[in-house]
Amino acid sequence: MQQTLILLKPDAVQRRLVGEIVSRFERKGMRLAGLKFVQCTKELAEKHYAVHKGKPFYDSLLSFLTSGPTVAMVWEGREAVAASRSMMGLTDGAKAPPGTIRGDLALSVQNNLVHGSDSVENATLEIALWFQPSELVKFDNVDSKWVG
Ligand code: IDP
Ligand code: MG
Repeated sequence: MQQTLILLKPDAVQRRLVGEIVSRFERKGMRLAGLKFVQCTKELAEKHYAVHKGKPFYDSLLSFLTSGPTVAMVWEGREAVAASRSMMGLTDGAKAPPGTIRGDLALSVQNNLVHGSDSVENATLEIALWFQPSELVKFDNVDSKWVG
C-alpha cells in the first residue's frame, strides 16, 4: 500500500471544488488517512516547493499557495502515487485531458487546483512536512476486499 500527499490548493477552496475533488479520490477506492484545513505559511510553502526555487514562477507560486486556506490530505491505496498523478492530469489545465481533475476543472498553469506527490520518496517527505504521525488514522474500509 502506498500513501501520497494531496493538497487542494487555495483556488480549489475559493472555487468550492473541495467536495468535487475529494469525491473523485473516494470513488477511485482510495482510503483517507489524514485530512486538515490549513493556512499554509511562507516557511511551509518554501519547504514544500523547495525543488522549484530559482524558477521564474517560484515567487508567484509561493504567493498562490499562501493566499488562502488549503486542504491537506493523505490518501492511501494500491499505487496511490501514480494513480493520483494520473487522476490529476498534466500540470497545465489547458493541456490536461478531459476526465482528469485539471482537465475537467482548470485552465491555468499555476492555478491548477491540486498537488500530488510525484514519487514514493517525495510522498514520505511531503507527508512528514504537512502531518504529524498522530494526525494519520488507520482503519479498514469495509469494501477494501472489492477495491484492492
Ligand atoms: P505538478 O504540480 O504537476 O507536479 P510542478 O512542475 O511540480 O507541477 O509545478 C508545481 C506547481 O507550480 C504547479 O502545480 C503549478 O501550480 C506551478 N507551476 C508549474 N509550472 C508553472 C509555470 O510555468 N508557470 C506558473 N506556474 C507553474
Ligand atoms: Mg510537482
